[in-house]
Amino acid sequence: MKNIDSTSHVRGESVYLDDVPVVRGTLYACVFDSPVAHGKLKSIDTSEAEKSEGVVRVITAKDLIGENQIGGIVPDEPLLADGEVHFQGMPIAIVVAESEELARKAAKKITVEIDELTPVTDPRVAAANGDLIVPPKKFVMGDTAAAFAGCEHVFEGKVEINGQEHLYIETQGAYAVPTENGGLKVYSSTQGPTAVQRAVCRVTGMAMHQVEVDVQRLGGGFGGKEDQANAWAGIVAVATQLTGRPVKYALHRMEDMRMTGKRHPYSADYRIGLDRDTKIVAYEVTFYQNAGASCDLSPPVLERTLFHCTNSYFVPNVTATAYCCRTNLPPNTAFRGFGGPQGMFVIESAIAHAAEKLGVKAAEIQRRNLLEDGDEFPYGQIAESDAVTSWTQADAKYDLAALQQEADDFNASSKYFRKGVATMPVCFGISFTKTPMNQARSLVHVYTDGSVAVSTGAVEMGQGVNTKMAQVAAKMFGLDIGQVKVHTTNTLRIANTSPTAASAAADLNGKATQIACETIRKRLLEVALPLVEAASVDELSLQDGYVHRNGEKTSLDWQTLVMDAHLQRVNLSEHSHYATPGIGFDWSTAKGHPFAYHVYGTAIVGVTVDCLRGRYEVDYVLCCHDFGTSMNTAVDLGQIEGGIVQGIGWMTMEEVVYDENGKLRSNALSTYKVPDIYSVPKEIAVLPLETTRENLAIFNSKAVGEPPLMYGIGAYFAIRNAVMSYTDCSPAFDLPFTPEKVLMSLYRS
Ligand code: MTE
Ligand code: LUZ
Ligand code: MOS
Repeated sequence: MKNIDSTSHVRGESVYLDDVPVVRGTLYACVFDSPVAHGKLKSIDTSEAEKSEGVVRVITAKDLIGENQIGGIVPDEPLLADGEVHFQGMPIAIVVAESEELARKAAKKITVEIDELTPVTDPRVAAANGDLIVPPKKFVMGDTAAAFAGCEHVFEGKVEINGQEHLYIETQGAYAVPTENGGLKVYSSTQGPTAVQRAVCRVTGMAMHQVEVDVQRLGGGFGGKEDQANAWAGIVAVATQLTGRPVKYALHRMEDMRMTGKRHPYSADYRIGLDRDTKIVAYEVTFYQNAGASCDLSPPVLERTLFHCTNSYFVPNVTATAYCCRTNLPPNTAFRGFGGPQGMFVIESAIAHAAEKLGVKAAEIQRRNLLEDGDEFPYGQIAESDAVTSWTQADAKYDLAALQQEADDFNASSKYFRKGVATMPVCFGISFTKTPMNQARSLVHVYTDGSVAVSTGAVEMGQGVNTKMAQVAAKMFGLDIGQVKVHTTNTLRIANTSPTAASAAADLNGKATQIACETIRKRLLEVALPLVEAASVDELSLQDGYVHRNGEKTSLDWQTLVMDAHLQRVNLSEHSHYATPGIGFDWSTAKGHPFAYHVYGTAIVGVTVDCLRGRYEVDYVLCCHDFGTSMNTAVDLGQIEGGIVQGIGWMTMEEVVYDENGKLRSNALSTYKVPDIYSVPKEIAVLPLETTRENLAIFNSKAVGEPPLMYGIGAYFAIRNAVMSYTDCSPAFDLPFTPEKVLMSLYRS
């Protein structure tokens, strides 16, 4: 079954924020943002901008009617700078004008006086200064101090992990239209309609029932619009409130790159202890998270780093400490994996370090330490592990030893090209780690012509969640997918939504939809009972548009049944709620059962490095992936391919560069290199893990949005192995491993 959006996407007919028809009288906003990363804001001169052609209003912090605050977890993020600026790109003023061009032209005429302060860009420096956004977080299992004392081998080192620009194809934006009696309708490119509604209410002082937020779809979010769509919606809402007219703002690419946060860079220190048989006995790790200038989602991102700091391995003694460090960069935010990938990269580095020193393959150490069923994670959850099965099945299918031999043979006979192979196991927990967020609702209407409308809290952002929602309803009612329409995500139809994030949208909203459909289905079967002369509804089912009795088609079709039910005044609508059962986490002990389940997988990554130029190609990514039972293999394979390429981009080429003044140097696509069709692996093969386990996923079809990104981590280690086969060097664990850095490490000695 293909994605229900595929036709309109290909025809260019899919509607994004910028395609929403604007009403007459619409104004356009543009932000004037801080030219420096840190300083005291002494004065703002907006007089020239106000006189500029087409300008209706210039808004600064003092004009706000509501609170000048959008910080969701910690109230440390003003909508508009007031008194101080904390990062280059921080919004200071909003210009509202008759056209986009006039707004941007006027914004250039604003001047500010700022007493510059020294910016901090390094999280270790921030930590040394005690500038932490929240207190440090810690996971402890066993006793590392005692365990290290008994270890045969102990290795320690440092890791530097880069950020990553989301580069959603559709930039951030929002459009606010005043409605009668002081209400507001906001169109937003957001993963979190309710978060936008809350932020809009906060900065305008309105009540939530006055504000409707509507989302058709996003041209990508990747976490960048989980929290950071709020600011732009807040800006147009404030401008609408102060001008009484509709206001729209869709950011230009360079505005977006400069003003929004990215994946968190991390610095980390590790210490790993192994016994004689290369069993990992102890692991100590300290993470310094570069949170940027305000809290945003940094604490839960940091927590997920801890949750995934041992990846797919069982380590009996773990001490993991994490610092949320405030720096003068744009606030960093959610990005596919949500801190998990950073945690995993560090332990993979530690294992690669140990392997290199011990003269064994990293794959040996990895395999020997994979989680088994019943093993305990450092946070107390007991693993139902498919780490070993995914590894074994990948090995059986792709033959790791043969791939390694092929690379070794090639390297023995090639002067300037080298091949490297690496294995990347992945174990990713599914659920928001903040338990209350694991809830969703769905509204299902069956119309009297038999067609079905579904609204949920899930936001379509290319990941295919709407296709899955339509499949749930179609399957429950025994209909063709064409009889189901999934409508916009709207806070009037579905209230109090969690953002579409944590890969959990299909599970949470799909289960809510399933419950709603089941309720309607039961009512309909009661109506059908006398019509098909059945003894009990247990004999009845809905299939292929007909009522079936004991599996045999009857003459009662769906449309007739629906109309009969309506004439008997039976309710054909349902609004249902789902909350993931059995999960919870207690931060006072840092133990619990936070995840509904884990997604497992193993990828084997092969690369070829050109040792004269430092360039490389990814030859293959061969994985065994735990889909549970995929409800849509086309959509799920798309998620795997996209995730892998995005992960490889993060590992190898995407270099977010801020200079020492906190100015973004990689501020456009000419200076920020992302994967293109030429950097896609020549082969991506996906073997579905064979398992019969039950799980809490919708129709047993496990979450697939984030886990595959981490297969891309294998590309770093494959390149590193290729480099080390060419020359006696030991490349630093310093991301991204750009061609430039590859070349430097090839010729360092
Ligand atoms: N796929 C596309 N095409 N576009 C996106 O923005 N976001 C990813 C992933 N896949 C994204 C995507 C992220 S960060 C998450 S959390 C999940 O989709 C969210 O959707 P799901 O919960 O429906 O998997
Ligand atoms: N967002 C969030 C997430 O708020 N909590 C999470 O646990 C999470 N995990 C992954 C991605 N986004
Ligand atoms: Mo995804 S980082 O949970 O939006």
